[in-house]
Amino acid sequence: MKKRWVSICLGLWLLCIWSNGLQAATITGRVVEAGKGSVIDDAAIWVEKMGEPMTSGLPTKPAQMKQKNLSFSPSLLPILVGATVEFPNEDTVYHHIYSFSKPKRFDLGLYKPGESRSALFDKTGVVKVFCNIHDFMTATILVLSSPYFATTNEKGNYTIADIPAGTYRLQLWHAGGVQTKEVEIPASGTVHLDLDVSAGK
Ligand SMILES: [Cu+2]
Repeated sequence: MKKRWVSICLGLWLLCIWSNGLQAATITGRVVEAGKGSVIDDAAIWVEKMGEPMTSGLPTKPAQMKQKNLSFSPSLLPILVGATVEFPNEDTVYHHIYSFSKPKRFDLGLYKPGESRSALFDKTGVVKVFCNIHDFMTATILVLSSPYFATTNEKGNYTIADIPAGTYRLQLWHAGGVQTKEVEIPASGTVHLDLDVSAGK
């Protein structure tokens, strides 16, 4: 009899863990240019809770922004505040990465091919990244107070998975412009949400 109770309790406990793990959903969609329908492949999308910074969920590995073929890759990088970004030089020439942006001023100095340097981003905001040697090299790091973010791919599609159920503010960032929408994330399944950005943005 005792054994049976133990297995019932264990069963309930496992059911609990299992159903808790399911209280999350995915949001996915496509971003196009309003009126034209052309694909936006360089937008960032994230969801956040109003007045409630979600600062847990830092990745175990630092994010990366490479220098390759005299450009930054990716050129748009969303990260969670507190994250470190590595800047490996995968070119055959020297680079000198820096930023004058308010949330993070930094200067990694001049460094050679094959070398990498890094910076920690501890304030939210937009950080414009440049190279002191190559004026045409520019990139953007979005330092967010949420770990639930994505960038659009070459088809304009984005997917953010494992978002805990609740009401969120969805933000769409493109070329410096921001759009906001309220979204409801259910306990399971997938929310489809297509978005558009105005021309010239
Ligand atoms: Cu450079």
